[in-house]
Amino acid sequence: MPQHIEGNLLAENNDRFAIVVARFNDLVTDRLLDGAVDTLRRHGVGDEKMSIAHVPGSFEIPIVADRFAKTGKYAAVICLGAVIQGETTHHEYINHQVAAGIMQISRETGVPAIFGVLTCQTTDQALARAGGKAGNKGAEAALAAIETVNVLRQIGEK
Ligand code: DLZ
Repeated sequence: MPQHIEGNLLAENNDRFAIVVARFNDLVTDRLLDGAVDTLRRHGVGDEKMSIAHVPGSFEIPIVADRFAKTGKYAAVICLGAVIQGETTHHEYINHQVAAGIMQISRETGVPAIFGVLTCQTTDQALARAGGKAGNKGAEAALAAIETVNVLRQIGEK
């Protein structure tokens, strides 16, 4: 029988979680943050186990998330932002750099850095994904963080 490793969605007592949230498009990102914090609480993470850093825009997320990861104090870092397409191609540069930067943190530190950054064409699309009819990306990112931490823990215990 193959061995399946699956992470449950309950945070362990000592797991601390860092959140980095962009202020740009805060109508959206405030809701992502609410979704993430609420989900962490519901899955066993006390407020004293959460650290939240606010950054100007999504472009600044990776540098701060990297700093959190390198402290060695956090089980995972949850990155939240909303990049909304404007009249220029600015968003493309931000999207690619932020996604690559967040992935690089996981690879370099071994601490999961979770991509909770919305990349939408309109504010309405983003709001739909920030607690509207298409769910809440912040809440999804929090669940992904807990599950990934638990998968990694299980692999470490084998
Ligand atoms: C400048 C900018 C623009 C045009 N659009 C967004 C966006 O849709 N979402 C976002 O999170 N940030 C945006 N920013 C700000 C950049 O992320 C960054 O904060 C600035 O370019 C300063 O480095």
